[in-house]
Amino acid sequence: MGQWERFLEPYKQAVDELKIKLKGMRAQFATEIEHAPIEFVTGRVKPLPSIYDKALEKGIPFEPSELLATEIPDIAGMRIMCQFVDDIGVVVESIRQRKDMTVTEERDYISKNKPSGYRSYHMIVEYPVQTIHGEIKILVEIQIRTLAMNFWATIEHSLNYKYKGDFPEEIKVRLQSAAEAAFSLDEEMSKIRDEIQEAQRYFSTYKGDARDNLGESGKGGGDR
Ligand code: 0O2
Ligand code: 0O2
Repeated sequence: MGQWERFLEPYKQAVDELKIKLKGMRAQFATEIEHAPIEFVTGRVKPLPSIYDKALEKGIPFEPSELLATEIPDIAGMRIMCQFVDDIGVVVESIRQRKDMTVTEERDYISKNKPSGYRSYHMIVEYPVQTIHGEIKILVEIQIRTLAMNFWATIEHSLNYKYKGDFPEEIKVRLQSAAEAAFSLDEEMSKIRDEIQEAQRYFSTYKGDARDNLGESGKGGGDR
């Protein structure tokens, strides 16, 4: 086994384990509450060429090391997609409460987006992996975002490959305005969600009242 393969193995294990755990969280939410805050979960180990690029950018040697592991905290990366902006806070809180990982850093690019227009909530967690040589703790980056934020980031990321981060001014401006449009879409969806929930509350109150009336008249009928 090569040294990189050996170095990356626990990261692969962490991603596999966390996919199961976070998808489990999604399934549990779905059985317990009306609206599950998680739509879907993905995960990946950063490919070697991307680790190389990041090491170069950070000015650190491209070799398996403690330094590389701490300077590039997203070698293992998970992504949680939510339907609504408000769901993000629910997911973040659930992750903070977990006993099988420790949050070491949080970055809120939702209240304050990046200059590119990027929006997402990032958490770095320390996650213990059991290996044949004992337990090791590795860093995992969890990105939590809405479907609209994910749509924008996916498109922008693929354009990045073409322009290598050096977007022509016109594309940059268009991407920023597309990011705002995606955020407006999220806001509109949140408003619709509020209306749906209000309608649901109204409906259950109405149903409750109707049942009470029916019960009372039924009782009244019996008394007569
Ligand atoms: P499910 O429960 O069928 O949705 P692996 O093949 O093991 O490396 P995985 O998880 O299959 O990993 O692939 P990846 O790329 O990490 O995650 C893809 C998962 O995200 C798949 O779910 C897709 O169905 C789901 N996915 C991707 N895009 C969308 C989307 O736009 N909407 C929804 N709802 N799901 C999406 P799984 O893993 O097959 O599980
Ligand atoms: P990949 O290909 O997704 O792995 P810093 O250097 O500390 O200022 P850094 O290391 O960029 O910041 O961390 P940050 O800002 O928390 O972002 C890490 C990841 O967030 C990136 O990983 C991307 O996945 C995503 N991201 C951040 N900014 C943008 C953006 O403007 N557009 C898109 N599409 N994604 C973004 P990598 O390693 O850059 O890329």
